[in-house]
Amino acid sequence: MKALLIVDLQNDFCPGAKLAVPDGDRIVPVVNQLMEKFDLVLASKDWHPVESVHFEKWPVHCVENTEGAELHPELKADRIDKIFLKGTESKDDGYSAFEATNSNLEKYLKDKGVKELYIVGLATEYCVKSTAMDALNKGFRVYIVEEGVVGIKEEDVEKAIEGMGKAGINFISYEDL
Ligand code: VGL
Ligand code: ZN
Repeated sequence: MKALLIVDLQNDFCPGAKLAVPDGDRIVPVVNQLMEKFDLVLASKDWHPVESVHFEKWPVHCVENTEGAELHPELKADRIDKIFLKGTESKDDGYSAFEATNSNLEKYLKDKGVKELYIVGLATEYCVKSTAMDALNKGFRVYIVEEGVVGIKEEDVEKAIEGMGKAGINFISYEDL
């Protein structure tokens, strides 16, 4: 059993917003197409309280129940089976979707018999990486779809990709899926 996990494809990470990933919205059409290939589609949302230690490091973004925290409007959200909310506590960053507090992602995946997790979303060197490494450490086979991720800073993205590759995370092209 395989599942697709869409990490933080939210308004505040898209161009023009508070913590924009340059060109971040370019993956929306890719992700929409990719969803067709999976029976189980999940998403995470960065979902911070108004006051959080996280905002000592980052501009205020993805505050719970604000428009900035909504999924990108062109994402086919009706295809998403479940959304996992993370970064919900004032004392934690919640980079990884496995830190979700509304539901336990690891348990959810294991209960459904998921062995392979395909990851897309924003941003490559932060929440995508953190989620992918957690997935690997929890025993899933992990694939990152190359055309489905975008990062903030080129050199950090390269480093992150190298580190993930060395750890055993697979990179796959959309065309090979
Ligand atoms: C993220 C920085 C701060 C992400 C979230 O989704 O990659 N990055 N909060
Ligand atoms: Zn955040």
